[in-house]
Amino acid sequence: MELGKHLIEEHNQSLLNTHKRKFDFVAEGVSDVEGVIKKLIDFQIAIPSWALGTGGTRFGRFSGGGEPRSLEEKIADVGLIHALNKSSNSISLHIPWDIPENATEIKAYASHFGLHFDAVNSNTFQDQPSQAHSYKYGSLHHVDKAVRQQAIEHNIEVIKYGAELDSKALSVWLSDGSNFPGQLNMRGAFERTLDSLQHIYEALPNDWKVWVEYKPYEPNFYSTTIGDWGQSYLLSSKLGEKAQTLVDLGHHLGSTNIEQIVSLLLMEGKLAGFHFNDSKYGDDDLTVGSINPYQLFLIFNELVEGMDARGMNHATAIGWMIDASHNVKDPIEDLLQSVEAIKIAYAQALLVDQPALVQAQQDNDVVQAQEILQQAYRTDVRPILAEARLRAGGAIQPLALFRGTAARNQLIQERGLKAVSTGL
Ligand code: LRH
Ligand code: MN
Ligand code: MN
Repeated sequence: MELGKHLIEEHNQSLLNTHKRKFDFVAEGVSDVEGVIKKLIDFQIAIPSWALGTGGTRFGRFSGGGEPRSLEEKIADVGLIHALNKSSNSISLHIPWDIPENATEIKAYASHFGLHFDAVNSNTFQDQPSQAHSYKYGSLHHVDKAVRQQAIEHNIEVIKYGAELDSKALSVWLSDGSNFPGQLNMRGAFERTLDSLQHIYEALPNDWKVWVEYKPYEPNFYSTTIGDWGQSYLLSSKLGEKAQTLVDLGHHLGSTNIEQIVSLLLMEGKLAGFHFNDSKYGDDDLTVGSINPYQLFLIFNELVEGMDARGMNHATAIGWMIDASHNVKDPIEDLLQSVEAIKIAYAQALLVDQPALVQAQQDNDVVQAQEILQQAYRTDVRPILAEARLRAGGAIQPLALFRGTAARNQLIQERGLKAVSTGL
């Protein structure tokens, strides 16, 4: 379904006076509000094709109704999100969950919604019916060369699909690891992984990157071959300039200082970008900002400071993507909440008085340093986000408009109550 422009205009008209009052109030306290608005308009977050359907757990899956049944319907859902928030102008495909059979047609269909294609993701963590060898004991790290070769070829095929879609990055996440001590020679597994990645690296077009994702556990529960940022960094350093480390926020053990990791990867030019989500215990799929929004702000504070120090364009220098899927929420509503949370954290980081913070650090004035950060964090920047959306042609309140138009009911009518999306 598509959202008529007039619906957005009517919605904005009805909220305009209240919005202006709130915006003027917060804008008064911000030194360069126009600069912040411009950066917010430019800042886009990619939506993963696997987030549009209800995920589930290994214990069960409860379909939400009206889920997209094809890649085209997933693109239409991202188009709807983008029409509402003007902040999600790209989609990231997981192959073979979503295969773009006819790239020219798919690209044209996506561009009708103002969308393009972000990183393509390979999948060697599941067996496909057509494949000769099983990934039960791993893929790129496998002890059997034939299995490694099959996984290498799959990644090269994914690059080809991506090239046809004008993607510029391959995201590699491996579930390779071991479940029990003694199962694996860890050094051997790492060396084989590096060797396999080198073959994939050789197949990368010149203007492409390969993003190496890490995760401490799950599905393996003793060791994961690319288990943390050190192991990913080691691989991406050995591979070369086109390889970088991808940070999925949910892929850290509890209370890890992610902002410090991000700061150092950025310093080394090795930060590929993000898979945004949130996590309370071991989950890596919760709505961004739903558990620890302060941590998200601190990450953005490092990013803004670090990118400005290196003259990087916030919007384009690294990859910004959500990686989540949900059991109980409407996926479109959840994605609207996630994008909003990311942009809130970004806007708050833009408000940090950096020169004053540098001075406080220089003076070892710890109290003042905390005051400066929390002054920004405690600012309600939502009216600034709404103003940016308004200027970009989106809705002042995307979630309220999505609900107000009963869009999900329309999707259920079009696609059925029991439509089941491909993917996780
Ligand atoms: C693994 C992961 C990785 C996969 C996605 C589906 O947990 O974060 O990025 O590709 O989930
Ligand atoms: Mn991820
Ligand atoms: Mn994950």
